[in-house]
Amino acid sequence: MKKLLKTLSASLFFFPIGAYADPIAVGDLVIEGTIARATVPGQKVGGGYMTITNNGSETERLVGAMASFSGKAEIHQMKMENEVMKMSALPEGLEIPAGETVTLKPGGYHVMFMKLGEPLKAGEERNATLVFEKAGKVNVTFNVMSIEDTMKMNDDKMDHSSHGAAKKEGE
Ligand SMILES: [Cu+2]
Repeated sequence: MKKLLKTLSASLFFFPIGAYADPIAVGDLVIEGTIARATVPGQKVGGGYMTITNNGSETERLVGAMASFSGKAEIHQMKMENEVMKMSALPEGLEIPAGETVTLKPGGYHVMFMKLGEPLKAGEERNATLVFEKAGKVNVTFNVMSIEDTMKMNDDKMDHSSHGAAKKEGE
């Protein structure tokens, strides 16, 4: 785990060795850790996760996504409602405030890949396109991870929003 954190922290500057795709910088945006959760045969939906940092001075929004393996993709949120976890689409997209990092992870915001044509298998790389309000279309690669590995994103230590802190922890 420590090694993985170090790799993540360093991945902006070095070729990543771990299972994560290269960070992608587009204008003021940096998109990192794009992973998708593996699905089982017959499962029609899958989740995509990442961190998005907005280094600009204006609010950005992730408004949609497209992928050849998914008939339809939406930006979703999970939240507690009357003690029940509920999932809903974000019709206006996910806000990425200026100067902030937003994490999409299991149990929270996610890209919902629907109408899957075939299962997403751990170890695969799947190309998709994210659509931002200002930056437009951005091509990214989702590394498919096992359900267990994907859930590790919920570990606080995997919070990519504070790279400095994560690096210190790993040292
Ligand atoms: Cu969803």
